[in-house]
Amino acid sequence: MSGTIYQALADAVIEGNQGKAVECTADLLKDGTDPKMILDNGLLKGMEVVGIKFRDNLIFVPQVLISARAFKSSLSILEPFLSKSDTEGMGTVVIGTVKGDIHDIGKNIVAMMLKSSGFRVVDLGIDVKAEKFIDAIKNEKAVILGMSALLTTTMGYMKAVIDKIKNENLSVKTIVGGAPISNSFAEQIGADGYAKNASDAVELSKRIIK
Ligand code: B1M
Repeated sequence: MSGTIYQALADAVIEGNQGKAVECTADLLKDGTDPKMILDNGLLKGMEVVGIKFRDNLIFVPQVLISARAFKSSLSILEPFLSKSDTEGMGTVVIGTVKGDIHDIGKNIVAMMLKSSGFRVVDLGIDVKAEKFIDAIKNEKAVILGMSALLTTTMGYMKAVIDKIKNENLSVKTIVGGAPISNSFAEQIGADGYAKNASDAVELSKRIIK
């Protein structure tokens, strides 16, 4: 039964049907479905198809935005269930999408998962310049800086931020992620780690602060 609703939720994201996406998410939650399963089997499955259609020029920016809106509305219903930890005892993570880049769906999921794992998260949003990252690391006494980039044209900016952190001798650990990022890229720019997805980001964060 939930398999059919997962598909309906994925379809709602693909079609950009915000009302339907919210309704399916609420129904699944009411049935006691694990919110992580709703995210993985419904919302992310739908967004994966949107990505493929966008890549293949079958849909364009306006349709992707409508899908993103449906995705985000559902995610906001899931958020209280995904981020139910209030311990915040793991330290502070400053996170943001780098300068020139406005993609934030993946970054928001990573932020949410980190919160649910006991980190305090300061989310600087999108299009974040190096100076803003540096100020937040200092002011919030961050133990980890997380940077997200979805464009091949913006991923290079991560190095500029890491170089600045090193120049200022800040002791924060840096983790990077996003569709075009890889382990070797992370090594190349001097990041402390790369995470493929939100669960990996949590594992990595726990590991590097030990
Ligand atoms: Co954009 N876009 N987009 N887009 N968009 C991509 C990234 C693209 C691959 C699509 C394509 O052509 N196939 C392509 C980039 C190509 C490239 O660089 N080589 C692209 C392009 C070209 C563009 C524009 C330039 C299009 C244009 O205007 N002509 C433009 C750029 C705007 C800008 O940023 N300056 C643009 C705009 C947009 C929208 C605004 C329409 C919308 C964004 C809405 C929003 O985010 N609020 C959008 C979307 C939605 C996408 C796709 C379709 C989906 C991205 C997404 O949300 N995925 C994307 C195609 C794709 O990625 N397949 C695409 C779902 C999300 C859960 O996954 O973000 O990968 P993801 O996050 C994952 C992991 O990567 C990881 O964990 C997350 C959860 O599992 N992760 C981290 C992410 N950040 C992490 C940080 C970490 C650790 C892990 O540590 C800190």
